[in-house]
This record gives sequence, C-alpha cells and structure tokens, in this order.
Amino acid sequence: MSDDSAFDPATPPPSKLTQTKTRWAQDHRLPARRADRPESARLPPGQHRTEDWPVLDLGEQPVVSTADWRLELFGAVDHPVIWDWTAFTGQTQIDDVSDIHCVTSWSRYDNRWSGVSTQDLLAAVAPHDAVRHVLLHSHDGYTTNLTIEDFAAEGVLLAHSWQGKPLSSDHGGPVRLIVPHLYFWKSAKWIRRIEFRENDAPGFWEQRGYHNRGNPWTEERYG
Ligand SMILES: Nc1nc2c(c(=O)[nH]1)N[C@H]1C(S)=C(S)[C@@H](COP(=O)(O)O)O[C@H]1N2
Ligand SMILES: [Mo]
Repeated sequence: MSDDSAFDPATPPPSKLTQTKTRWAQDHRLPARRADRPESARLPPGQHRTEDWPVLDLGEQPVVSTADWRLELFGAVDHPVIWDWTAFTGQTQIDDVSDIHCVTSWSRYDNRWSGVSTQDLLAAVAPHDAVRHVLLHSHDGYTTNLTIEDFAAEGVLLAHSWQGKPLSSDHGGPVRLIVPHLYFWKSAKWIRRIEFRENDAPGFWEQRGYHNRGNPWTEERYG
C-alpha cells in the first residue's frame, strides 16, 4: 500500500483484519518465503540441519480417530466452543511453509502445513481483553504455554496435514499446533483443549527447566 492511498478520501483505511489478510496474501505469493533467506540467516545459532523428521514425545502416542476427535476452546472468551472434525475442517483453511527448530539442536526446512490459522480461531472465540496467555492441553497429558502474541503470530496454525498428507499420529495427528518462530516443544501434538488465560501457567517442559518462551534466534533453551 502506497503512502498516497492512506490519504485518499475515496479509499477507507483498511481494517486490522484486512491488513492482516493482505500481509498473508503477500507472504503466500512466496511459497517458501523462509527459503529466501541466506543460509546464514536461516539456521538459528547452535542448530544443524536434518533431512529426516525425528519423533520426540513423552513416550505415549495416543491414537485418536477423526470421528472421535474434539477440540475444546475455553477460558476467558466470549464464545467458548467444542469443534468436532466437521466443524474444524469447515473453518477457513490455510497453507504455510515453515522451518522446524528443535531445542535438541536439529532443524528441518520447508514443512508445508495445512489447517486453521490461530488468527481465524481467535476471531471465532473472541478472547476477553484481559487475556494474555494460552495453555495448550494434549491427549497424552502434555501441556505447553504461550503468550497470546506468540499464539496469534503469523504462521501459527492448527495443522492436520504435512506436505499435503494427513499428519501421522506419531507426529501428533489428527491435529497439532505449529509455532514456527519458537522451539518445537511449543508445537503441541495431539491437541485436545486450548485454554485462554489472564495469567501465565508453565507447561510440562517449562516446569522442568525449559525456557518459558523458547526463541531459537536468541537460544532461549533452558532456564
Ligand atoms: N502432546 C505432546 N506434544 C509435544 C510433545 C509431547 O511430548 N507431547 N513433545 C514436544 C517436543 S519436546 C518436541 S521436540 C516436538 C516433537 O515433535 P515431532 O515428534 O513431530 O518431531 O513435539 C512437542 N510437542
Ligand atoms: Mo523437543
């Protein structure tokens, strides 16, 4: 958008949602936007690149059919809801390509995720103004916490597919969260409930010495 149009009386200023969608549209014109970065700017410090995709979790890998799958969105919101598979797949669907950075030091490039953006999810539940944090609850008992800003960030989505195929259950299918700008422990597999909160509550690894935020670019690994 040019500076001129901001002062054109015939063009109303775009709403926040329109600005967000415009940004997505621009990003999506570059299918592998993170691949445009020079290699030195793409791999966070202390990471090495891997071609395969390791499986890491607490050891219990719940198998949930799409028929039984439910996602509960609750807490300090105007519109709490429980989505079944039909409701979830009926939401606006997006694709996003991003890199994985695991705190155990592997990174995997160019993962194409499909699912529902957290921005659209937030528009559906309408969190109260006082909401500052999100706590994710998974079928294996795992939890992890995010600020509302990190949850709402660009590229964050509830993914049901990877590289165009349904996400396998060892990697958290039917649905996992993907938070590409933080270490991968924030990307909860087998997501079951999303809780909107005014105060923070550390999750499973955050209670056990992992950093509360987990920014790979500043190596927020432990402590
Ligand atoms: N539900 C659940 N989600 C989880 C975990 C877990 O144990 N349970 N482990 C986290 C950690 S530490 C990592 S590194 C990634 C691993 O995801 P992957 O097995 O698909 O590589 O999942 C994250 N999400
Ligand atoms: Mo991890």
